[in-house]
Amino acid sequence: MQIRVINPNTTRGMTETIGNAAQAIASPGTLISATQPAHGPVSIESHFDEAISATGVLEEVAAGERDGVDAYIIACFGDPGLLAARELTRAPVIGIAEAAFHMATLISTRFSVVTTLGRTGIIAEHLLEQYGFGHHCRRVRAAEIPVLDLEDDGDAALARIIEEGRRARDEDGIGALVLGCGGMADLTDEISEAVGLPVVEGVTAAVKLTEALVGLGLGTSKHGDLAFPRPKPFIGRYAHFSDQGASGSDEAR
Ligand code: 2AL
Repeated sequence: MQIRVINPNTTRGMTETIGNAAQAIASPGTLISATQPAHGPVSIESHFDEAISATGVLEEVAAGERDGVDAYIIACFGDPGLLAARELTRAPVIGIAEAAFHMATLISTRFSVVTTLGRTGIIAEHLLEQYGFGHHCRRVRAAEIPVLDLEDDGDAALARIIEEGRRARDEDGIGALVLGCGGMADLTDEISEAVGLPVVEGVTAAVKLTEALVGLGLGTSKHGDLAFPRPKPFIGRYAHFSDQGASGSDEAR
């Protein structure tokens, strides 16, 4: 089974961190291939960054279809391009925020999120509502670290996340902590040990969920709105998306 883990930002070091964490948790026989868009922001911290990076995610899914990939993970906590990506494939596509939220509700009744910046925390709050997890989440906390600090100033970033995690443990009345950035994929054990709570991290959670879906023979439904997009010409820089839907007719399964 090949799982393509797409880091939606364009920082190669973060793609490697994410890919290594995914491979380390994967079952024997699961191959992780980690990629990133050729174009786009080095980190995703705003609606603007998300909108640009979503196009890159879709290009990576289109490439994955040519490579015969079995499942996709979108490894940014805003889940950029998630539903559009699902339209392009019959394979499962899982975002790390939704993966982490689902997993957290299976082991606790209440969780808090520790993410990078306050403004990305607001994006996570939107997703919690959109996905129906608002009731389960006590608080979205920000360590107030820019995403790339996880790469460039890792020790200080880790210390800030642990500090905020301990506050969540003491103040929020929670059973579990969710880590809110793909760049935190390798920090789960250290944070769990330091905070003393179960810690759910989205990349690793998504690997296990995609393995489960593929093992169950379940892929993205082609009934309804996740059917392949209707083939049509795309103009200019998106000409390569022309007739994208032809790759897998509308025939549903
Ligand atoms: C993210 C993430 O996971 N990767 C990135 O570049 N921005 N979102 C976040 N909330 O930190």
